Amino acid sequence: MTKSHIFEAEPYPLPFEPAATALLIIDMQRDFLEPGGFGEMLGNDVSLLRTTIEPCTRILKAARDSGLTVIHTREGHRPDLTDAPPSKLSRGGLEVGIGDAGPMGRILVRGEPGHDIIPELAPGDDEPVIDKPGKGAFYETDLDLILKNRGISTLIVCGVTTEVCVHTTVRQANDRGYECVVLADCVGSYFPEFQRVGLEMIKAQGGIFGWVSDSARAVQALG
Ligand code: C5J
Repeated sequence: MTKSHIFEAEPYPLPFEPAATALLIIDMQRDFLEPGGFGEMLGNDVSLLRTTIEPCTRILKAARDSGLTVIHTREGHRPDLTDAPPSKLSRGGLEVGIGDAGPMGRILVRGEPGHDIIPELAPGDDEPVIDKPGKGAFYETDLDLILKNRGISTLIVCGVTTEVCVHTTVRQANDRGYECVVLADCVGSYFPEFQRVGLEMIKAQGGIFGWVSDSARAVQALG
């Protein structure tokens, strides 16, 4: 089927159909992005992630204006932590880790302030929010079902962090047959080298996991 729109991207332009395209915003949560949150408590420079907020707000507005499906995700767990693997809870041997009291409530626990999406990107009433226990947004969630029910085949991907939850989700989506275009200025990492290499990996070998573009080209593509 011929598609009506073209996304300028690397490694080559991607034809897409807006009605079959969703904007997927990964884990733009207060604990990862806000000064005084869990990310900063671990010694990370959150300003490296905060540069994504402004371009994300622009693509979010463009997606809403174009009538695209918009889906948000949050990484986190039930308050009783029964959905958190013991390996995840113990990883890193942190003094303060998942489920413990952190600067913005219990860390990565649903319903706590730090688990919430930052106000700049607050989900609209008609925008599904996927609560995911893992790094990948398809693992033990109904994301695939929602996308299939909406007839979605292309994903515009934004969020944090590039090499962890964004990469895991894009790889899972790619294996399920979705075409992913990752917006370079709308994804962020605490580690500049991982950001650079993470994006390189997606578009290497003819787009082994998908495409890389940016917010300006995305807004233009949605036109
Ligand atoms: C995400 C993480 N969202 N870095 N989580 O990437 O642990």
